[in-house]
Amino acid sequence: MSLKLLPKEWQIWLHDNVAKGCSDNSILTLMLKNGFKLPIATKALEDVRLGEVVVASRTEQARPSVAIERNSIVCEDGHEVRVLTHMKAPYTVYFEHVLTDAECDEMVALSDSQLKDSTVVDMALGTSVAHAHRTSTGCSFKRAEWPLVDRIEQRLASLVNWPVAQGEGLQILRYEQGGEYRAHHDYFDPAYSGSQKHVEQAGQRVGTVIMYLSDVDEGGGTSMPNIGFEVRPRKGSALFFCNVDEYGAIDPMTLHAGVPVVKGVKYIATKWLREREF
Ligand SMILES: O=C(O)CCC(=O)C(=O)O
Repeated sequence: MSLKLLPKEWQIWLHDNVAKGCSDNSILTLMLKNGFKLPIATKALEDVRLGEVVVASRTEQARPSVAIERNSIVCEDGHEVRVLTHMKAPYTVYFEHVLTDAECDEMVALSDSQLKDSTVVDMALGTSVAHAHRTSTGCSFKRAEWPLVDRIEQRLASLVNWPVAQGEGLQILRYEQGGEYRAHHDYFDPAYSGSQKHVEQAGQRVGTVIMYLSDVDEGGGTSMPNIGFEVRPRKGSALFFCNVDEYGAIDPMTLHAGVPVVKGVKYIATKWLREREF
């Protein structure tokens, strides 16, 4: 089943090259040069040679989406959110007033006593490890752990048209001066063996919503360096992007970073949206 873990372009490329009669050696050499790990590449090639047909052609896949033709969206709970900026690719929307000031303050209060040093996912093992690239403290809430968390999750589900059941629990991060989260992708990269167990569990992380729970005096934006874009944290606003393109392939343009905080304290709540029930 490794073939399904590859971005769609690579699935097509693999099929085409096997059909053309290319040798295993030439196919694997090129895949390794492009960052795929040998076990994943070998298994995917084996899948194709065994006749697993995953892609006959590129077909559009369901992914979270926003009614961006409107300048403001009234969510199912009656809360009105304003659309400030959007981009088609990577599919990105910046919203204002996703949360009220009181909701932001309550989220901060709920998390403050539980914050611990943040970790990242080890690409090879798929486990959580501490890393110098992520200097923040954080905690997570189970889905609907608190009435407020439940309300926010329902609101986000109607805002980005994606079922609550396909969302991970909210993760809260707190960055002090100098705190940052260096450039990374939120999707599980099939090139790394540690991704497989996450993808098997609930599918790809198809979308990300980063909600800003505090204003920050200086720095602390979220940047997308591959497209030269940065949003500044504003209490109650949120940045949403799809980690996959319209065909379901991972989108490297979603590389993003939490820019170092220069002055002030930055709090965010992040919601990751999965392909299947989480
Ligand atoms: O702190 C930020 O602005 C970015 C956070 C982030 O990248 C994440 O939670 O995945």
